[in-house]
Amino acid sequence: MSYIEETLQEVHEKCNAEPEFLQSVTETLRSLQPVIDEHPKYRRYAVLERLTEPDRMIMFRVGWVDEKGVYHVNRGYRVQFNNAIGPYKGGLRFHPSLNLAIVKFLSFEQTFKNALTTLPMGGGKGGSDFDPKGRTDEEVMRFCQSFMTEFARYIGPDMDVPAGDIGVGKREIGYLFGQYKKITSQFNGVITGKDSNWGGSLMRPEATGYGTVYFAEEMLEKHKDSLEGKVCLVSGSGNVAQFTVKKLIQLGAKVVAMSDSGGTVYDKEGINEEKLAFVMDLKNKRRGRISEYADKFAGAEFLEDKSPWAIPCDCAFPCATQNEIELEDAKTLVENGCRLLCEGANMPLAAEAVNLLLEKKVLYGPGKAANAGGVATSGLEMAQNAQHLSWTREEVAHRLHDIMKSIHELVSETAEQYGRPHDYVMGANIAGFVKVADAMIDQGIV
Ligand code: NDP
Ligand code: 2IT
Repeated sequence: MSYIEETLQEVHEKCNAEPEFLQSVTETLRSLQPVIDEHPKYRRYAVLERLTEPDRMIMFRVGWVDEKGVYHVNRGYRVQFNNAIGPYKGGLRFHPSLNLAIVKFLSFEQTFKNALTTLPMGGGKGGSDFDPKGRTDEEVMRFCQSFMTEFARYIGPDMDVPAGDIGVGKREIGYLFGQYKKITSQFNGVITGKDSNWGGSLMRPEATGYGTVYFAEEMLEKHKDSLEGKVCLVSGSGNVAQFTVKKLIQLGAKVVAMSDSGGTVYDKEGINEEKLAFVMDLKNKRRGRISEYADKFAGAEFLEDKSPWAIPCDCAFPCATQNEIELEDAKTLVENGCRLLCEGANMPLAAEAVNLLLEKKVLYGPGKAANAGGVATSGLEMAQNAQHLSWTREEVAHRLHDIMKSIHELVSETAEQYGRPHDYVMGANIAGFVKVADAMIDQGIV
Protein backbone atom coordinates (compact mmCIF):
# COMPACT_ATOMS: atom_id res chain seq x y z
CA MET A 1 0.00 0.00 0.00
CA SER A 2 1.30 3.50 -0.76
CA TYR A 3 2.42 5.81 2.05
CA ILE A 4 -0.60 8.04 1.39
CA GLU A 5 -3.12 5.18 1.51
CA GLU A 6 -1.47 3.76 4.65
CA THR A 7 -1.75 7.14 6.36
CA LEU A 8 -5.34 7.56 5.21
CA GLN A 9 -6.26 4.17 6.59
CA GLU A 10 -4.83 5.11 9.98
CA VAL A 11 -6.61 8.46 9.97
CA HIS A 12 -9.92 6.79 9.02
CA GLU A 13 -9.54 4.32 11.89
CA LYS A 14 -8.66 7.01 14.44
CA CYS A 15 -11.20 9.60 13.29
CA ASN A 16 -14.10 7.50 12.03
CA ALA A 17 -16.68 9.76 13.62
CA GLU A 18 -15.37 12.87 11.88
CA PRO A 19 -16.72 12.86 8.30
CA GLU A 20 -15.78 16.43 7.33
CA PHE A 21 -12.23 15.97 8.60
CA LEU A 22 -11.89 12.69 6.70
CA GLN A 23 -13.26 14.33 3.55
CA SER A 24 -10.73 17.11 3.66
CA VAL A 25 -7.75 14.91 4.60
CA THR A 26 -8.61 12.34 1.91
CA GLU A 27 -8.89 14.93 -0.86
CA THR A 28 -5.71 16.68 0.22
CA LEU A 29 -3.47 13.65 0.74
CA ARG A 30 -4.51 11.93 -2.50
CA SER A 31 -3.57 15.00 -4.51
CA LEU A 32 -0.04 14.92 -3.03
CA GLN A 33 0.92 11.64 -4.74
CA PRO A 34 3.48 13.05 -7.22
CA VAL A 35 5.37 15.06 -4.61
CA ILE A 36 5.40 12.19 -2.12
CA ASP A 37 6.71 9.84 -4.84
CA GLU A 38 9.38 12.34 -5.80
CA HIS A 39 10.72 13.00 -2.27
CA PRO A 40 11.26 10.00 0.03
CA LYS A 41 12.12 12.41 2.88
CA TYR A 42 8.42 12.96 3.59
CA ARG A 43 8.02 9.30 4.50
CA ARG A 44 11.40 9.12 6.23
CA TYR A 45 10.33 11.93 8.59
CA ALA A 46 6.72 10.72 9.00
CA VAL A 47 5.42 14.02 7.72
CA LEU A 48 1.94 12.82 6.73
CA GLU A 49 1.29 11.21 10.10
CA ARG A 50 2.41 14.40 11.84
CA LEU A 51 0.49 16.67 9.48
CA THR A 52 -2.82 14.87 10.01
CA GLU A 53 -2.63 15.00 13.83
CA PRO A 54 -3.40 18.46 15.26
CA ASP A 55 -0.88 19.96 17.70
CA ARG A 56 -3.72 20.16 20.21
CA MET A 57 -7.52 20.27 20.45
CA ILE A 58 -9.08 22.38 23.15
CA MET A 59 -12.72 22.02 24.24
CA PHE A 60 -14.33 23.92 27.05
CA ARG A 61 -17.67 24.70 28.65
CA VAL A 62 -19.19 28.12 28.08
CA GLY A 63 -21.92 28.98 30.60
CA TRP A 64 -24.06 32.09 30.26
CA VAL A 65 -27.45 33.47 31.26
CA ASP A 66 -29.94 34.92 28.76
CA GLU A 67 -32.13 37.97 29.22
CA LYS A 68 -34.97 35.99 30.72
CA GLY A 69 -32.65 34.56 33.36
CA VAL A 70 -32.42 31.14 31.68
CA TYR A 71 -29.07 29.34 32.14
CA HIS A 72 -27.29 27.94 29.05
CA VAL A 73 -24.28 25.77 28.42
CA ASN A 74 -22.45 25.72 25.07
CA ARG A 75 -19.22 24.12 23.99
CA GLY A 76 -16.17 26.12 22.96
CA TYR A 77 -13.53 24.73 20.59
CA ARG A 78 -10.06 25.62 19.38
CA VAL A 79 -8.01 23.26 17.27
CA GLN A 80 -4.41 24.47 17.02
CA PHE A 81 -3.49 22.40 14.04
CA ASN A 82 0.00 23.33 12.95
CA ASN A 83 2.43 26.17 13.75
CA ALA A 84 5.41 25.14 11.61
CA ILE A 85 5.49 28.41 9.66
CA GLY A 86 3.97 30.88 12.13
CA PRO A 87 1.53 31.36 15.03
CA TYR A 88 -1.79 29.51 14.74
CA LYS A 89 -4.19 31.67 12.74
CA GLY A 90 -7.79 31.15 11.76
CA GLY A 91 -11.33 32.15 12.50
CA LEU A 92 -13.99 31.39 15.10
CA ARG A 93 -17.37 30.10 13.96
CA PHE A 94 -20.55 30.42 16.02
CA HIS A 95 -23.17 28.09 14.53
CA PRO A 96 -25.42 25.45 16.14
CA SER A 97 -24.06 22.79 13.75
CA LEU A 98 -20.43 23.26 14.83
CA ASN A 99 -18.70 20.16 16.16
CA LEU A 100 -15.16 18.81 16.51
CA ALA A 101 -15.15 17.22 13.02
CA ILE A 102 -15.94 20.57 11.43
CA VAL A 103 -13.40 22.50 13.49
CA LYS A 104 -10.75 19.89 12.63
CA PHE A 105 -11.42 20.06 8.90
CA LEU A 106 -11.43 23.85 8.96
CA SER A 107 -8.13 24.04 10.84
CA PHE A 108 -6.52 21.43 8.58
CA GLU A 109 -7.58 23.38 5.48
CA GLN A 110 -6.43 26.61 7.13
CA THR A 111 -2.91 25.23 7.56
CA PHE A 112 -2.53 24.80 3.78
CA LYS A 113 -4.38 28.01 2.94
CA ASN A 114 -2.21 30.13 5.22
CA ALA A 115 0.92 28.59 3.69
CA LEU A 116 -0.20 29.88 0.29
CA THR A 117 -0.65 33.48 1.42
CA THR A 118 3.11 34.27 1.37
CA LEU A 119 2.77 35.34 5.04
CA PRO A 120 4.09 33.51 8.14
CA MET A 121 0.94 31.99 9.66
CA GLY A 122 0.18 28.51 10.99
CA GLY A 123 -3.29 26.96 10.96
CA GLY A 124 -6.04 26.94 13.60
CA LYS A 125 -9.79 27.26 13.88
CA GLY A 126 -12.37 27.35 16.64
CA GLY A 127 -15.77 28.51 17.72
CA SER A 128 -18.88 27.28 19.45
CA ASP A 129 -22.24 25.63 18.86
CA PHE A 130 -23.79 28.85 20.19
CA ASP A 131 -26.42 30.31 17.81
CA PRO A 132 -26.32 34.12 17.72
CA LYS A 133 -29.54 34.20 15.61
CA GLY A 134 -32.43 35.77 17.48
CA ARG A 135 -30.23 36.80 20.42
CA THR A 136 -30.00 40.40 21.57
CA ASP A 137 -26.71 42.28 21.43
CA GLU A 138 -26.46 41.97 25.22
CA GLU A 139 -26.93 38.19 25.11
CA VAL A 140 -24.25 37.89 22.43
CA MET A 141 -21.99 40.08 24.57
CA ARG A 142 -22.48 37.87 27.64
CA PHE A 143 -21.78 34.77 25.61
CA CYS A 144 -18.62 36.28 24.08
CA GLN A 145 -17.38 37.38 27.49
CA SER A 146 -17.88 33.93 28.96
CA PHE A 147 -16.21 32.31 25.92
CA MET A 148 -13.17 34.59 26.23
CA THR A 149 -12.85 34.13 29.99
CA GLU A 150 -11.68 30.59 29.24
CA PHE A 151 -10.24 31.15 25.77
CA ALA A 152 -7.84 34.02 26.68
CA ARG A 153 -5.30 31.64 28.20
CA TYR A 154 -4.77 29.79 24.92
CA ILE A 155 -4.19 32.75 22.60
CA GLY A 156 -1.69 35.58 22.11
CA PRO A 157 -0.33 37.73 19.29
CA ASP A 158 2.66 35.38 18.80
CA MET A 159 0.84 32.19 19.82
CA ASP A 160 -2.63 31.94 18.31
CA VAL A 161 -4.57 34.74 16.63
CA PRO A 162 -8.31 34.11 16.07
CA ALA A 163 -10.65 36.10 13.77
CA GLY A 164 -14.21 35.82 12.45
CA ASP A 165 -16.01 33.18 10.40
CA ILE A 166 -19.69 32.19 10.15
CA GLY A 167 -21.67 33.94 12.90
CA VAL A 168 -18.66 35.91 14.10
CA GLY A 169 -18.42 39.40 12.64
CA LYS A 170 -17.55 42.89 13.80
CA ARG A 171 -19.93 42.78 16.78
CA GLU A 172 -18.63 39.49 18.19
CA ILE A 173 -14.98 40.44 17.56
CA GLY A 174 -15.56 43.63 19.56
CA TYR A 175 -17.01 41.82 22.57
CA LEU A 176 -14.34 39.11 22.45
CA PHE A 177 -11.51 41.64 22.27
CA GLY A 178 -13.04 43.74 25.07
CA GLN A 179 -13.03 40.77 27.42
CA TYR A 180 -9.50 39.68 26.38
CA LYS A 181 -8.28 43.15 27.26
CA LYS A 182 -10.11 43.12 30.58
CA ILE A 183 -8.55 39.79 31.58
CA THR A 184 -4.99 40.40 30.38
CA SER A 185 -4.63 44.20 30.49
CA GLN A 186 -3.01 43.89 27.05
CA PHE A 187 -4.01 45.83 23.96
CA ASN A 188 -2.33 43.92 21.18
CA GLY A 189 -2.90 42.09 17.90
CA VAL A 190 -4.39 38.97 19.52
CA ILE A 191 -7.43 38.95 17.26
CA THR A 192 -8.03 40.23 13.72
CA GLY A 193 -11.13 41.60 12.07
CA LYS A 194 -11.17 44.43 14.61
CA ASP A 195 -12.87 47.70 13.70
CA SER A 196 -10.46 50.04 11.91
CA ASN A 197 -11.17 52.59 14.63
CA TRP A 198 -9.36 50.44 17.22
CA GLY A 199 -6.61 48.47 15.58
CA GLY A 200 -8.32 46.71 12.70
CA SER A 201 -7.09 46.85 9.13
CA LEU A 202 -8.90 48.77 6.44
CA MET A 203 -10.10 46.36 3.73
CA ARG A 204 -10.36 43.35 6.08
CA PRO A 205 -14.18 43.26 5.75
CA GLU A 206 -13.90 43.28 1.94
CA ALA A 207 -10.86 41.03 1.69
CA THR A 208 -12.27 37.50 1.41
CA GLY A 209 -14.93 38.35 -1.17
CA TYR A 210 -12.71 40.67 -3.21
CA GLY A 211 -9.88 38.15 -3.08
CA THR A 212 -12.14 35.36 -4.33
CA VAL A 213 -13.17 37.47 -7.31
CA TYR A 214 -9.54 38.48 -8.02
CA PHE A 215 -8.67 34.79 -8.07
CA ALA A 216 -11.51 34.08 -10.54
CA GLU A 217 -10.33 36.99 -12.67
CA GLU A 218 -6.82 35.51 -12.81
CA MET A 219 -8.18 32.10 -13.78
CA LEU A 220 -10.22 33.60 -16.59
CA GLU A 221 -7.41 35.85 -17.75
CA LYS A 222 -5.17 32.83 -18.21
CA HIS A 223 -7.82 31.59 -20.65
CA LYS A 224 -8.05 34.99 -22.34
CA ASP A 225 -11.46 35.63 -20.85
CA SER A 226 -12.88 38.03 -18.25
CA LEU A 227 -15.80 38.48 -15.85
CA GLU A 228 -17.36 41.21 -17.99
CA GLY A 229 -20.96 40.27 -18.79
CA LYS A 230 -20.78 36.88 -17.05
CA VAL A 231 -23.95 35.68 -15.32
CA CYS A 232 -22.98 34.71 -11.76
CA LEU A 233 -24.57 32.89 -8.83
CA VAL A 234 -23.44 33.65 -5.30
CA SER A 235 -24.65 31.60 -2.35
CA GLY A 236 -24.91 33.05 1.14
CA SER A 237 -25.52 36.69 1.98
CA GLY A 238 -23.02 37.19 4.80
CA ASN A 239 -19.62 38.84 4.81
CA VAL A 240 -17.98 36.80 2.05
CA ALA A 241 -21.02 36.74 -0.24
CA GLN A 242 -21.65 40.49 0.06
CA PHE A 243 -18.16 41.53 -1.00
CA THR A 244 -17.98 38.85 -3.67
CA VAL A 245 -21.11 40.38 -5.19
CA LYS A 246 -19.72 43.90 -4.80
CA LYS A 247 -16.50 43.14 -6.67
CA LEU A 248 -18.36 41.15 -9.35
CA ILE A 249 -20.62 44.15 -10.00
CA GLN A 250 -17.56 46.44 -10.20
CA LEU A 251 -15.98 44.16 -12.78
CA GLY A 252 -19.08 44.14 -14.98
CA ALA A 253 -20.51 40.74 -14.14
CA LYS A 254 -24.25 40.18 -13.65
CA VAL A 255 -25.09 38.54 -10.31
CA VAL A 256 -28.55 37.00 -10.38
CA ALA A 257 -28.74 35.12 -7.07
CA MET A 258 -27.88 35.28 -3.37
CA SER A 259 -29.17 33.07 -0.57
CA ASP A 260 -29.32 32.24 3.12
CA SER A 261 -30.34 29.13 5.04
CA GLY A 262 -34.01 29.93 4.25
CA GLY A 263 -33.66 29.94 0.46
CA THR A 264 -32.50 31.82 -2.63
CA VAL A 265 -33.44 35.09 -4.27
CA TYR A 266 -33.34 34.97 -8.06
CA ASP A 267 -33.18 38.39 -9.68
CA LYS A 268 -33.01 38.02 -13.45
CA GLU A 269 -32.31 41.71 -13.95
CA GLY A 270 -29.21 41.45 -11.78
CA ILE A 271 -28.29 42.66 -8.32
CA ASN A 272 -26.94 46.21 -8.69
CA GLU A 273 -25.13 48.43 -6.14
CA GLU A 274 -28.41 49.76 -4.76
CA LYS A 275 -29.91 46.31 -4.26
CA LEU A 276 -26.67 45.11 -2.67
CA ALA A 277 -26.78 48.06 -0.26
CA PHE A 278 -30.26 46.84 0.74
CA VAL A 279 -28.87 43.33 1.39
CA MET A 280 -26.01 44.73 3.47
CA ASP A 281 -28.35 46.80 5.61
CA LEU A 282 -30.78 43.88 5.91
CA LYS A 283 -28.09 41.39 6.95
CA ASN A 284 -25.60 43.52 8.89
CA LYS A 285 -27.89 45.95 10.72
CA ARG A 286 -31.40 44.49 10.79
CA ARG A 287 -30.26 40.85 10.86
CA GLY A 288 -33.17 39.95 8.57
CA ARG A 289 -33.84 37.15 6.07
CA ILE A 290 -32.95 37.22 2.36
CA SER A 291 -36.60 36.52 1.46
CA GLU A 292 -37.25 40.23 2.19
CA TYR A 293 -35.29 41.06 -0.97
CA ALA A 294 -38.09 39.60 -3.09
CA ASP A 295 -40.69 41.65 -1.17
CA LYS A 296 -38.72 44.80 -1.81
CA PHE A 297 -37.71 44.43 -5.47
CA ALA A 298 -40.34 43.61 -8.09
CA GLY A 299 -39.18 40.98 -10.55
CA ALA A 300 -37.12 39.10 -7.97
CA GLU A 301 -38.30 35.65 -7.03
CA PHE A 302 -37.79 33.88 -3.68
CA LEU A 303 -37.09 30.15 -3.96
CA GLU A 304 -37.89 28.86 -0.50
CA ASP A 305 -35.52 26.19 0.87
CA LYS A 306 -33.67 26.10 -2.45
CA SER A 307 -30.00 26.66 -3.16
CA PRO A 308 -29.04 28.76 -6.22
CA TRP A 309 -27.42 25.94 -8.25
CA ALA A 310 -30.30 25.14 -10.61
CA ILE A 311 -30.26 28.67 -12.05
CA PRO A 312 -28.39 28.86 -15.38
CA CYS A 313 -25.06 30.70 -15.05
CA ASP A 314 -21.55 31.20 -16.44
CA CYS A 315 -19.83 31.36 -13.04
CA ALA A 316 -20.69 30.10 -9.56
CA PHE A 317 -19.35 31.41 -6.25
CA PRO A 318 -20.39 29.28 -3.25
CA CYS A 319 -19.94 31.58 -0.23
CA ALA A 320 -22.07 29.98 2.50
CA THR A 321 -20.86 26.74 4.07
CA GLN A 322 -19.28 23.28 3.64
CA ASN A 323 -20.85 20.69 1.35
CA GLU A 324 -23.44 23.08 -0.05
CA ILE A 325 -22.87 21.65 -3.56
CA GLU A 326 -23.55 17.94 -3.96
CA LEU A 327 -22.80 15.87 -7.05
CA GLU A 328 -26.30 16.48 -8.47
CA ASP A 329 -25.89 20.25 -8.09
CA ALA A 330 -22.54 20.11 -9.85
CA LYS A 331 -24.10 18.12 -12.70
CA THR A 332 -26.84 20.71 -13.06
CA LEU A 333 -24.32 23.56 -13.07
CA VAL A 334 -22.26 21.88 -15.80
CA GLU A 335 -25.35 21.02 -17.89
CA ASN A 336 -26.49 24.65 -17.65
CA GLY A 337 -23.16 25.90 -19.01
CA CYS A 338 -21.24 26.93 -15.88
CA ARG A 339 -17.60 27.47 -16.91
CA LEU A 340 -16.00 28.62 -13.66
CA LEU A 341 -16.56 27.84 -10.00
CA CYS A 342 -14.59 29.67 -7.37
CA GLU A 343 -14.94 28.93 -3.65
CA GLY A 344 -15.49 31.79 -1.20
CA ALA A 345 -16.59 29.24 1.42
CA ASN A 346 -14.44 26.49 2.92
CA MET A 347 -15.00 23.06 1.29
CA PRO A 348 -18.40 23.96 -0.19
CA LEU A 349 -18.20 21.04 -2.63
CA ALA A 350 -18.70 17.36 -1.84
CA ALA A 351 -15.74 15.27 -3.06
CA GLU A 352 -17.71 13.82 -6.00
CA ALA A 353 -18.70 17.33 -7.10
CA VAL A 354 -15.03 18.40 -7.21
CA ASN A 355 -14.12 15.35 -9.28
CA LEU A 356 -16.90 16.06 -11.74
CA LEU A 357 -15.79 19.66 -12.28
CA LEU A 358 -12.19 18.60 -12.83
CA GLU A 359 -13.28 15.89 -15.24
CA LYS A 360 -15.50 18.32 -17.19
CA LYS A 361 -12.68 20.90 -17.31
CA VAL A 362 -14.69 23.57 -15.54
CA LEU A 363 -12.26 26.20 -14.17
CA TYR A 364 -12.27 25.33 -10.49
CA GLY A 365 -10.72 27.54 -7.78
CA PRO A 366 -10.49 25.59 -4.49
CA GLY A 367 -11.17 27.59 -1.32
CA LYS A 368 -7.69 27.03 0.11
CA ALA A 369 -6.40 29.29 -2.64
CA ALA A 370 -9.42 31.31 -3.75
CA ASN A 371 -10.65 32.53 -0.36
CA ALA A 372 -7.19 33.10 1.16
CA GLY A 373 -7.50 36.89 0.77
CA GLY A 374 -9.36 37.13 4.09
CA VAL A 375 -6.72 35.48 6.21
CA ALA A 376 -3.97 37.18 4.19
CA THR A 377 -5.43 40.55 5.12
CA SER A 378 -5.65 39.33 8.71
CA GLY A 379 -1.90 38.74 8.36
CA LEU A 380 -1.55 42.33 7.19
CA GLU A 381 -3.58 43.43 10.24
CA MET A 382 -1.12 41.53 12.47
CA ALA A 383 1.78 43.28 10.73
CA GLN A 384 0.20 46.70 11.28
CA ASN A 385 -0.53 45.91 14.95
CA ALA A 386 3.05 44.76 15.51
CA GLN A 387 4.30 48.03 14.00
CA HIS A 388 1.72 50.11 15.92
CA LEU A 389 0.70 51.64 12.60
CA SER A 390 -2.30 51.69 10.28
CA TRP A 391 -1.77 51.52 6.56
CA THR A 392 -3.98 53.35 4.08
CA ARG A 393 -6.83 51.64 2.27
CA GLU A 394 -4.85 51.87 -0.98
CA GLU A 395 -1.80 50.22 0.56
CA VAL A 396 -3.79 47.26 1.93
CA ALA A 397 -5.88 46.95 -1.23
CA HIS A 398 -2.76 46.86 -3.37
CA ARG A 399 -1.12 44.22 -1.18
CA LEU A 400 -4.28 42.08 -1.19
CA HIS A 401 -4.50 42.18 -4.98
CA ASP A 402 -0.79 41.31 -5.29
CA ILE A 403 -1.15 38.42 -2.83
CA MET A 404 -4.09 36.95 -4.78
CA LYS A 405 -2.10 37.19 -8.01
CA SER A 406 0.89 35.48 -6.34
CA ILE A 407 -1.30 32.71 -4.98
CA HIS A 408 -2.80 32.13 -8.42
CA GLU A 409 0.63 32.07 -10.02
CA LEU A 410 2.03 29.64 -7.44
CA VAL A 411 -0.97 27.31 -7.67
CA SER A 412 -1.10 27.29 -11.45
CA GLU A 413 2.68 26.87 -11.83
CA THR A 414 2.69 24.00 -9.35
CA ALA A 415 -0.18 22.31 -11.20
CA GLU A 416 1.76 22.70 -14.46
CA GLN A 417 4.97 21.42 -12.89
CA TYR A 418 3.21 18.19 -11.95
CA GLY A 419 1.67 17.75 -15.38
CA ARG A 420 -1.94 18.71 -14.57
CA PRO A 421 -2.24 22.39 -15.51
CA HIS A 422 -6.01 22.36 -15.12
CA ASP A 423 -5.95 20.87 -11.62
CA TYR A 424 -5.79 23.70 -9.08
CA VAL A 425 -6.65 21.25 -6.29
CA MET A 426 -3.35 19.53 -6.87
CA GLY A 427 -1.56 22.85 -7.38
CA ALA A 428 -2.85 24.38 -4.13
CA ASN A 429 -2.38 21.28 -2.02
CA ILE A 430 1.16 20.55 -3.19
CA ALA A 431 2.32 24.18 -2.91
CA GLY A 432 0.89 24.53 0.62
CA PHE A 433 2.15 21.11 1.67
CA VAL A 434 5.76 21.62 0.56
CA LYS A 435 6.08 24.84 2.54
CA VAL A 436 4.67 23.38 5.77
CA ALA A 437 6.27 19.95 5.42
CA ASP A 438 9.76 21.31 4.79
CA ALA A 439 9.47 23.62 7.80
CA MET A 440 8.42 20.64 9.95
CA ILE A 441 11.43 18.64 8.80
CA ASP A 442 13.79 21.57 9.50
CA GLN A 443 12.42 21.90 13.05
CA GLY A 444 12.65 18.21 14.00
CA ILE A 445 9.94 15.99 15.44
CA VAL A 446 8.33 17.86 18.31
P1 NDP B 1 -21.49 34.88 7.66
O1 NDP B 1 -21.94 34.40 8.97
O2 NDP B 1 -21.22 36.33 7.47
O3 NDP B 1 -22.48 34.42 6.52
C1 NDP B 1 -22.77 33.09 6.32
C2 NDP B 1 -23.81 32.95 5.24
O4 NDP B 1 -23.93 31.57 4.87
C3 NDP B 1 -25.20 33.39 5.68
O5 NDP B 1 -25.91 33.89 4.58
C4 NDP B 1 -25.79 32.08 6.18
O6 NDP B 1 -27.22 32.05 6.16
C5 NDP B 1 -25.24 31.09 5.20
N1 NDP B 1 -25.11 29.77 5.86
C6 NDP B 1 -24.34 29.47 6.93
N2 NDP B 1 -24.49 28.20 7.30
C7 NDP B 1 -25.40 27.69 6.45
C8 NDP B 1 -25.97 26.42 6.32
N3 NDP B 1 -25.65 25.41 7.14
N4 NDP B 1 -26.87 26.24 5.30
C9 NDP B 1 -27.19 27.26 4.46
N5 NDP B 1 -26.68 28.49 4.56
C10 NDP B 1 -25.80 28.70 5.53
O7 NDP B 1 -20.14 34.05 7.34
P2 NDP B 1 -18.98 34.37 6.30
O8 NDP B 1 -19.51 35.08 5.13
O9 NDP B 1 -17.85 34.95 7.06
O10 NDP B 1 -18.52 32.89 5.88
C11 NDP B 1 -19.08 32.22 4.76
C12 NDP B 1 -18.13 31.11 4.32
O11 NDP B 1 -16.85 31.67 3.97
C13 NDP B 1 -17.82 30.05 5.38
O12 NDP B 1 -17.63 28.81 4.74
C14 NDP B 1 -16.47 30.51 5.95
O13 NDP B 1 -15.76 29.46 6.53
C15 NDP B 1 -15.81 31.02 4.68
N6 NDP B 1 -14.71 31.96 4.84
C16 NDP B 1 -14.88 33.11 5.56
C17 NDP B 1 -13.85 34.01 5.64
C18 NDP B 1 -14.02 35.33 6.34
O14 NDP B 1 -13.08 36.15 6.27
N7 NDP B 1 -15.15 35.62 6.95
C19 NDP B 1 -12.54 33.74 5.05
C20 NDP B 1 -12.50 32.54 4.25
C21 NDP B 1 -13.55 31.69 4.19
P3 NDP B 1 -28.04 32.21 7.54
O15 NDP B 1 -27.81 33.62 7.96
O16 NDP B 1 -29.44 31.89 7.17
O17 NDP B 1 -27.43 31.22 8.50
O1 2IT C 1 -11.53 30.61 6.77
C1 2IT C 1 -10.84 31.64 6.89
O2 2IT C 1 -9.80 31.81 6.25
C2 2IT C 1 -11.33 32.67 7.82
N1 2IT C 1 -12.40 32.50 8.40
C3 2IT C 1 -10.49 33.88 8.10
C4 2IT C 1 -9.44 33.58 9.13
C5 2IT C 1 -8.65 34.76 9.60
O3 2IT C 1 -7.83 34.52 10.49
O4 2IT C 1 -8.81 35.88 9.11
